[in-house]
Amino acid sequence: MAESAVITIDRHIMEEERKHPEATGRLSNILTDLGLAAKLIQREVAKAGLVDILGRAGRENVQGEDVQKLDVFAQEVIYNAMDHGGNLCCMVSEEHEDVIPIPEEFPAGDYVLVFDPLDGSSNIDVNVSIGTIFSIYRKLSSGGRGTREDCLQPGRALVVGGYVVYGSSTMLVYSSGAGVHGFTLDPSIGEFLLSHPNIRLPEPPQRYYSVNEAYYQRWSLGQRRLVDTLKGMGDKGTKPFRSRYIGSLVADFHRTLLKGGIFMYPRDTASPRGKLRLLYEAVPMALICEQAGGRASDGEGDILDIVPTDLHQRTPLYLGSREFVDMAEEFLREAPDLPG
Ligand code: P6P
Repeated sequence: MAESAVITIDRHIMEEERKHPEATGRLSNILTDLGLAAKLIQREVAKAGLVDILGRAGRENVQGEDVQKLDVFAQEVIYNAMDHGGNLCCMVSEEHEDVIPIPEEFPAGDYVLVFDPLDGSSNIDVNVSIGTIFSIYRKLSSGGRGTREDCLQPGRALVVGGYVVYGSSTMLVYSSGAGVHGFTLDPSIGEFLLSHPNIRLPEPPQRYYSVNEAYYQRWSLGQRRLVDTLKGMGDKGTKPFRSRYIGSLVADFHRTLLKGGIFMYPRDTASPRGKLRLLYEAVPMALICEQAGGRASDGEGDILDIVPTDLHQRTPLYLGSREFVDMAEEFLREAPDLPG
């Protein structure tokens, strides 16, 4: 392929699909539709800071339209992009308690979309990168519309995991089990262009750790010893790591994916099951992390092996370079109990 070749996400998906003769093109349609939704969300996120300058009066903007919270806007954009294509049998969103059915007037398809429309939206006002996170599963139940059981599949059954990071540039990163590929949005032509083919966690990894240390007193002894060691304070005399914590999962994970290190959101006395959601935050990131040569754990075992029992269940989360996630599990095994 000519070095100068411009590979759009649509061309990449089509070329990947050609490697699978049994492919129906449905999955490609889903990813293409998600790319459109991401462009629409990016446009709103990019001007979020301008809304007041543009004269938002209370809940209305200059066009007299209701100004929605961006995460509600993102939810509606994704729903409206995905509900009519005939590719999905149902959806699950962080913004909705129950399974979201496909409207009766549209045909149902063979895939399930699970997503967090805009994670970290509390960071918008301070111009910190935020993101959309998504998982795609195959429908298990026969016939009809999707069911709750179609949505409660373990990560090992995942067909596609991906995220969009709305930052200094907007990138869509996804894996369909054949490596991890990153696409950067060129706003001048409205296309996501292949900018990071076959992303792999660097070896050796850069020594970054990413965790909210304000919760130190709420952690297990094992978690405290782990972070003390990463800071060079442990009895093993480890060379200190560098700390980076943005407080936006997509941004913290994207850095970890490109530079290596470990991202942690441990369980603690305030969040004994962890804070982050399994289905639409941990699992898609876990697929990407494993496909890039890393590991994703809940502190005891692989995230992708967990069989969900609830659409919105939480999980502790350790993502990043294999050796660092292994180290975290070792420390946690030695002293797992939360303070009384
Ligand atoms: P804390 C953002 O609110 C979020 O859901 C994730 O994106 C992020 O990783 C986490 O919460 C940050 O939580 O407790 O450190 O503010």
